[in-house]
Parts: sequence; structure tokens; C-alpha cells
Amino acid sequence: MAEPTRRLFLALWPEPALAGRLQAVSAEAFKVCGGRQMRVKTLHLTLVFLGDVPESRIPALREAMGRIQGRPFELAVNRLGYWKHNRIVWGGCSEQPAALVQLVSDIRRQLVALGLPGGADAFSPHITLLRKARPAGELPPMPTLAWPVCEWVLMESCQSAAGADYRRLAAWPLS
Ligand code: 2AM
Repeated sequence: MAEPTRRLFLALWPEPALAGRLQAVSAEAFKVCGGRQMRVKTLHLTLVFLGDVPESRIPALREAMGRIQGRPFELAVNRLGYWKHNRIVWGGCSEQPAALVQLVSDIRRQLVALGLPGGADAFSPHITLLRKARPAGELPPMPTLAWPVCEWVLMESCQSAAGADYRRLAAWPLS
């Protein structure tokens, strides 16, 4: 029998206050782009998407991630964009802090060493706000939202009737 797997990703998760402000931006974008708004509790920024990982690999994954010594940083979420290829409206940043780039590169290196998919695609940090959205002539203005990042998390994605539900499996501090 095939080994059970879990659908995993590594992410940054905003505090409720910031998630609320992102949701307010999402509500404005929804007025012009329609689609489906992500629920406030599910808003996040993916660092690396792992996909289906055999359960037996999860302890080694957690151990390897725990070896990473990341530095805290502040993200200025100051861009709102639309991607035609997957019809999402996203929040993002015009500049990637060096500590964020380093964190993703360290994660990828550890994943490669474990023989797990390490996200070969270019890293395009974004927070999905709307799915199945239509392109708008002009998106609403985006305020600059300061996001002090002091931890990153391992999440499991579980399908539910309401869309994807996310479960936190582990968190590591940035200090
Ligand atoms: P998205 O919001 O741009 O779709 C959980 O699915 C998280 O992993 C989401 O943030 C999703 O990004 C991201 N992700 C990246 N690659 C993915 C893939 N191939 N399938 C599903 N989710 C992916």
C-alpha cells in the first residue's frame, strides 16, 4: 500500500491585526475584480511549497528546518498585483529583505540535502488575496503595511468544503 502523504508548505503567517488590514485591502480589490476572497485566517506568504510529503519524512524535515538560523526582518507589503495565468490578486513587496532571501535559500538547501522538492521555481513572495479574479483596469491603492517577521512555520494544507484549511505543524523563531 502506498505510504500516506501530507500536503505541506513553509510560510510566513501574519498576526491577526495585519491579517485584518490585508483583508481590508482584499475587500477593496474584490469590489473591482470579483472572484473569491481568501478567509482572513488563511492569509499567508509561502516560502516554499513542498506538495505531498511521505509522513515518514516529516521528522527529518522538521529536524533539518530546525537547524536553520534565520534573522528577523521587516517586510513592507506595498504592492497589489494581478496574475493572469492563475487569476489571483496578491499583496507583495517591492523589495525583498536580504534576510528573507537568505531564509528561502537556506530552506531550499536543506530540502535538496533531504531529497525533498525544494521549490526550483523562482521565489515570488506574495500573499494571495483573491482567487478566480478578473483583471481590472486599475487596482485600488495599496497602503504600505509593515510586517515585522520573527518566525516561520511548517503548514499542512487540508481540503475542506470552504476551500483549503491550514494546520500549523511547527514554527521556528527568527532571532
Ligand atoms: P498561491 O496562493 O499562489 O496559490 C498552499 O497551497 C500555498 O502554497 C499557497 O500559498 C500557494 O500559493 C502555494 N503554492 C505554491 N505552489 C503551489 C502548487 N504547485 N500547488 C498548490 N499550492 C502552491
